[in-house]
Amino acid sequence: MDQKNNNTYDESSIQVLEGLDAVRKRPGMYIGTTDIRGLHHLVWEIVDNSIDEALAGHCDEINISINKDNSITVRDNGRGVPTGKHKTGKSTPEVIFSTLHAGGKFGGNGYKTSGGLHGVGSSVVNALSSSFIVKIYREGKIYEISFHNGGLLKKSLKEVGKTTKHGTEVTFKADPSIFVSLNYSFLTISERIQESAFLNSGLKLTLTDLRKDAPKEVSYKYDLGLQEFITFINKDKKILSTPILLRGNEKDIEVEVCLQYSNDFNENLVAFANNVKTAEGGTHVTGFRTGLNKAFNEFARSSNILKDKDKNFDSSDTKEGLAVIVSVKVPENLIQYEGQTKNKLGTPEARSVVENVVYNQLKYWIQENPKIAEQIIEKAILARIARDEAKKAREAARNSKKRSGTDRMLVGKLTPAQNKNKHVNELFLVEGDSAGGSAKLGRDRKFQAILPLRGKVINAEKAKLQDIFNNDEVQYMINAIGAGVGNEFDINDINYGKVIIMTDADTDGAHIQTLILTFFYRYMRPLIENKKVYIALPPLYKLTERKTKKVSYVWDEKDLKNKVKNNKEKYELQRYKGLGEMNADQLWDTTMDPQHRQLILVEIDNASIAEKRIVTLMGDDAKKRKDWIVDNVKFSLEENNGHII
Ligand code: 0R9
Repeated sequence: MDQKNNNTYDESSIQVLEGLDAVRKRPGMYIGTTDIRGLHHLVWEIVDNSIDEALAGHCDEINISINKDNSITVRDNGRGVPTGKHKTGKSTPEVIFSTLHAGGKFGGNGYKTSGGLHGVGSSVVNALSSSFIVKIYREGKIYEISFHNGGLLKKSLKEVGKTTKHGTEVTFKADPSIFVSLNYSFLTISERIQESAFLNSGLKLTLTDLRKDAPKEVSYKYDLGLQEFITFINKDKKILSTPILLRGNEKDIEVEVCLQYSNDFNENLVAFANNVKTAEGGTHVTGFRTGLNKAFNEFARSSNILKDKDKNFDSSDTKEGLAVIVSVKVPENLIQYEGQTKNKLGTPEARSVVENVVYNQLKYWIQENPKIAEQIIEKAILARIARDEAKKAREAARNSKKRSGTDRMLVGKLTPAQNKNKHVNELFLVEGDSAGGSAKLGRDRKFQAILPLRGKVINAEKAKLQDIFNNDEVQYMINAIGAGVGNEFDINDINYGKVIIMTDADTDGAHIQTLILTFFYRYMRPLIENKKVYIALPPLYKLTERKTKKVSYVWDEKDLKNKVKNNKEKYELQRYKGLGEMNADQLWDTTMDPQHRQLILVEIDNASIAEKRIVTLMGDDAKKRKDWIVDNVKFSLEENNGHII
């Protein structure tokens, strides 16, 4: 990359607002949490600065390494942070990296990623690090500045050598007194940088893990950007067309939309504003839907597929089988976010701009591809019929619920909770009748309900809509949860505050978990989005002290080593192979009692990647499925980073 040294940036324009001690006092305010998620936030924050430099057109490579000592190094080949003096008398890098809210007037392209922290920046990372070192390669020279103990200057900016390279390198070590753990997840970081690579075509991102003796490395670079993203999402699906790319620029808002229909039933929409995921959607998503419906409705009318008496298609019809990425770049002066977590785009202009681009370009694509457009419309018609049927099924279930006596048939072997407080009640979905029996005896009847699931729950990825709704186990779950299914699902109607999946800690159990999660992901997604779904972790071992007969439980191998250490003969060890080996009291003590149990919250951090995993797990490729389970199930149990398993 050639080094354009256009100093549009004004080195005296940085505003100095607050000290870093505020960040250390209340880290939650800046990075949300100090758990594993907050820890990864630090990485995103530094990487986002490099991505800003790529967006400005000056950087095409970013390297990240997880170092042996759990520090992180991020290196970009951009222009390098300016090294001149700031009006405070300090060097610019000192101000940039150690002053909260230091944000120069970014020359660049005016589109600044606001990352998770919405522009708070690398100074926050410095404040939360025990060591923070910056190397700058610029104008033939290497400069270095370092900080320690939460942003205190250790060595001021100094020239340390000559170079032909250009760029910025930051190495930081998160402060172990602030973070619960420094155990970075290779998978979490690699998934995130893969997404960045899809969104920034041509940008190469590499992650190297140096923690073990044999380093692990992945590299991503997609010259076709979003088209490759869509191909990745739909890899194992039967697709109806090649990816459709719609691009345009109005009112300084850049729009890039890539979509593709498959023979699937669900929608997979991922939206971004300035490279930051907008999980709650926003004006750009509304604009997309309006533009898409308008183009397809016009075609359906003009080709007489929709008759005068027929209603127009709405989004519920056109979203079945749709995979789409909506990405907008909005200039800093227009960007607005909404919602509690600020991940909903509020910029009003984005709605009409995206609508226009999508409508005009899709109309053109339809003209060029009328046969495929007809297939998409056929699909929308079927979706409408299936939706009407699901509605009928729901109403039938509701009506028969009112008729007492038939309840048993509808809800299977549900043992209800006595409490009427829905928010407190917990529904345990238990693998097998025998564990179901123990759970029923062991539970706290006031607030815990038990639904044993016999046999395998139907694979919601492969089965037809009709088969899914006719499956007994699925019906029992729908009725017990009580909030409908599919587009009809209403989170306000759920009968439980927690739905807990309780299976054996083996591959069969993991498979059942996945089947249930696939069903929830496909047909009750708000249940996951609203953090209602959990996985119960039964212990792996029971330890009985030989002398005292005192019993204790152990959840993983590491714990076991710590406990037993040099006292092997002191304990009798029993490995639990299944829930069925525990009696009711043991099951309560270890897996159901809120005081002692361990639960994993199932979250969708990254809908597109979760989607991909579900496709891998539940699709037709048995080998892939087996490999995935072998590679990842353990991971999900031991290091839960808020991933869907
Ligand atoms: C390894 C992580 N990378 C960075 O943190 C990083 C910041 C940065 C940068 C510039 C170039 N590369 C960077 N990498 C930059 C920006 C501008 C001009 N020259 C270089 C500009 O925006 O005009 N900077 C980010 C902020 C600043 N530089 C500045 F405020 F100091 F200019």
